[in-house]
Amino acid sequence: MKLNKSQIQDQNTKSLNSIEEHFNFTANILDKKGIDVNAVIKKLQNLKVAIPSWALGAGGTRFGRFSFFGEPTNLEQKIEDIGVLNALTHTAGAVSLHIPWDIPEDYNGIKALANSLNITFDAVNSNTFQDQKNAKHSYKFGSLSNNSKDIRQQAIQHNIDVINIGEKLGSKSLTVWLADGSSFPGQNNFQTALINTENSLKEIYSNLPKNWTMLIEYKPFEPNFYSTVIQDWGTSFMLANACGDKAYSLVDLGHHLPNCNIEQIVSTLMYKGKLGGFHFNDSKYGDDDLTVGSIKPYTLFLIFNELVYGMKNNTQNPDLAWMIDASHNLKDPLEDLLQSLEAIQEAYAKALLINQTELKNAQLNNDIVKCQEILQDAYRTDVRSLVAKARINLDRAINPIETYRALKVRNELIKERGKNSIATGL
Ligand SMILES: [Mn+2]
Repeated sequence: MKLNKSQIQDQNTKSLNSIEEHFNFTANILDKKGIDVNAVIKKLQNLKVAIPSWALGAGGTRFGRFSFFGEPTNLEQKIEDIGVLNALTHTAGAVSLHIPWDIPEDYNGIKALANSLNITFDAVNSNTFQDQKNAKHSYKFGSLSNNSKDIRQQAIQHNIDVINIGEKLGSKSLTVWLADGSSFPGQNNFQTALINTENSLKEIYSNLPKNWTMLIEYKPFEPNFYSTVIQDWGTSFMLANACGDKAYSLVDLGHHLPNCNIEQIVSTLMYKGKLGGFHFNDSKYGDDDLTVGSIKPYTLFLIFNELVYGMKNNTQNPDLAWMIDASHNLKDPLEDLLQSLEAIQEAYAKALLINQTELKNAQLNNDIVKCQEILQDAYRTDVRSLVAKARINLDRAINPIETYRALKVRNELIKERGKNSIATGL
C-alpha cells in the first residue's frame, strides 16, 4: 500500500480554506507577540521521528495479545506502513529496527524500499531480554550483568552482531536497553551486577564503528520487580561516561517512577552533553507505552521546553535521536502513531512559542507569576493550524487521521495481507 501525493491533496481540498483561515488568525496573533511564525514552521518541517519496527503490529500485555487485522508480517511490510505515515505527515522519515525480530533477509532490497519511501535507518536496538532460538545460553538470570562470563560474552556478541546489521543499513547508533536485575532482595550482588554490566558495555563500545554512538536506556522496574541494574538516569550517565565520548543516555518517558521530574533530567543531561536519544510515549502508572500526550500533555510541553532550550544553548550536546516507543493493544497502530506524531509536533510548536528572553527576565526578577504566565500562554495557544501548515508546505495531509480513514488504508492492508497476519515481536 503506497499513498501518492494526489490522493492526499484531493483530501486536503476539503479543508484547505478553513485551515488557511485558522492559520492566518493564529499567525497574526503570534506575529504581534514578536514570534517568527515561519521559523517555527520550518522547525516543525525539519523534525524527523523514528518509528520502531515493533510498534506497527498489535502489542501484548502480560496477559494477552489481541492481533489487529492487516498487521505487517515482515520487514518490507513494516517499512511500507511507515511509508504511509511518512506520506501523510513527513515526520515519520525513519525506522528503528529491533534485532532479532527484524533482521533483513535482502539488505539491498530493504534499503531500496526504504529509500523509495524517503525512510532512513535510525538506531538499531539489541535484545537480551529474551532467549533467542538456538541460543546456547539463557538470559533468565541476566545478560550483560550475568555472573557467568560465557553468558555475558554471548550477550556482548549479540550487540556486536546488531551493530554489524545496522552498519549494512546505514544506521549510526546502537540502543541498549537492559532488562537485567533481580526480583527479590539478596538475589543479586548490586555491585557485581553493575561492574559486570559496565565491563560488558565497554566491550560493546570498543566495537562501535567510528561515527557511531551508543545510547543507554534506563528503567526502574519491570520485568524485574526489586532491582534493575541500570535503573535511573544517574546510572545510565555514569555508564555512558565510563564508556566514552560516543556513549550517551537515552530518556524514555515511560521509564520513570511516578511524579518524577523528567524535564529536569533532560535539562541536566543536555547541560552535560550526554543526552543522545529520546523515546516518546505516555503513561499513568508504569511503563504503559500509551499514545504520546494522551495522559500528561503539559508534562510533555515542559519537557519540550527543556529540549528546545538545550538544542539552542547546549552546543555540547549532540543532535538527538527521536523515536516513538509505544505499544498498541487496542487501537489501530497506524492511527495511534499518527496521534503520537501530532502530539509531538504540537508540544514542540508550543515550546517554540515560549519567549525565552522574557522568561529569563522574569526568572531574574523572581517574578514567579510572570514565569508561569509565559509558559502557560504558550501552552494555551492552539497550534494545530501551524502544525497543519508545516504539512501543507510539504504536500502532506492537513488532517492525517481523517485522510487515513477516508482513503481506507486499513481496509486496503487487510485486502493485501489478510485478517490473520501477525507481526513479529513480543
Ligand atoms: Mn524505550
